[in-house]
Amino acid sequence: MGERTMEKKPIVFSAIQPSGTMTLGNYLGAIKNWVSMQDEYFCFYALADLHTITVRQDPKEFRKNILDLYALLLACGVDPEKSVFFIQSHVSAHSQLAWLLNCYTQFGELSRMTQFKDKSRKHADNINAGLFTYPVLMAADILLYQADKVPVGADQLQHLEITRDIATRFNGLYGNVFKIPEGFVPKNGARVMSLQTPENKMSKSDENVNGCVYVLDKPETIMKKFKRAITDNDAQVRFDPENKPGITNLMTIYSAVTGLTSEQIESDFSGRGYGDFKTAVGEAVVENLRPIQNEYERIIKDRAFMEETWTKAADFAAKFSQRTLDKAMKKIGYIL
Ligand code: ATP
Ligand code: LTN
Repeated sequence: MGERTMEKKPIVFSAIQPSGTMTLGNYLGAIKNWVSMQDEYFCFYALADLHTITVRQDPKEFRKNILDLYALLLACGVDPEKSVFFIQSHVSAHSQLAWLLNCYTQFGELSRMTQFKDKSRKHADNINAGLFTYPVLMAADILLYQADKVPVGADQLQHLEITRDIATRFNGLYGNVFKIPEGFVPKNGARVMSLQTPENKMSKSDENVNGCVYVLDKPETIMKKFKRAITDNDAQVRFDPENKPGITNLMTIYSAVTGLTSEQIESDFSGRGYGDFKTAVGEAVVENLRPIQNEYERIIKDRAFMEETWTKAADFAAKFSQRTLDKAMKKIGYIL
């Protein structure tokens, strides 16, 4: 982070959970876009490590996931000279505002969240209160920074809606405390599906590792996963999400890493088998990820640099967010 002048750029907030190893879906769907927004916007990017414990984590693995993801995002091009790239748990205002906002959020509206329903089904043995109030913590993240825009995947739009509802309700009671943020799904953000079950999105926490390409996978592993990707019997490389979800997904990935359109891909591979196409997709992904993997290897060994970077970012984020927290507390009636 250099000398920070706010320059009146619109503010962006986004976050990603260290809930596993970063996937190609996270990279193509979200992180590439984070990187490209850094000049036009004043960006706050966080590792949402408080959100992550809504699902039980092994402490050692959790710690490693946090460190790896921090290094990997830097390697992807999240630039601490341009953006405030911090770790959520380092800034206590997130937990504090989340508590306050819990009291301005209705049980009924949280019950409607589809992610809560999905995750309760998936983790039926641990439907904890944090899983239920997860969107409130997310609202706190966003509202603390008076964010104008929040880039998210389509799966998070419902959480953005509830954030806006909570903020509007709070402002209605106390006046203008929070900026009402706009969520948006980046147009160029590819939605990447599992290579094994292309009806489901590729997800870090998926147990089927063959369905999921990790950004740090070795080239041989990446090639193997693409060669095993589920397709269909029709032997035509054609974009058709409904009838050909597997091939369509591979086309989406190929298009995201090469910049080719679906039409160009269809014509380049017309009359050629799926084998050729899968190899081409795998190779393009390997080449795309190679510089990121090299950069990651360098950064993860430089713990001093990582610590200095996240400390500076947390200091800035803490100062910035405190203003919003203080304002909200005063309005409620707390004595500061
Ligand atoms: P989890 O499995 O823990 O839910 P996840 O892999 O789904 O994790 P998140 O941490 O929830 O990922 O999401 C980080 C960002 O990546 C979000 O903006 C999300 O919308 C985006 N994202 C996640 N998976 C994909 C995907 N398959 N395609 C495109 N974008 C994705
Ligand atoms: N819930 C999000 C991660 C997240 C987030 C946020 C995204 C936590 N806080 C604030 C945008 C803004 C997810 O799982 N993708």
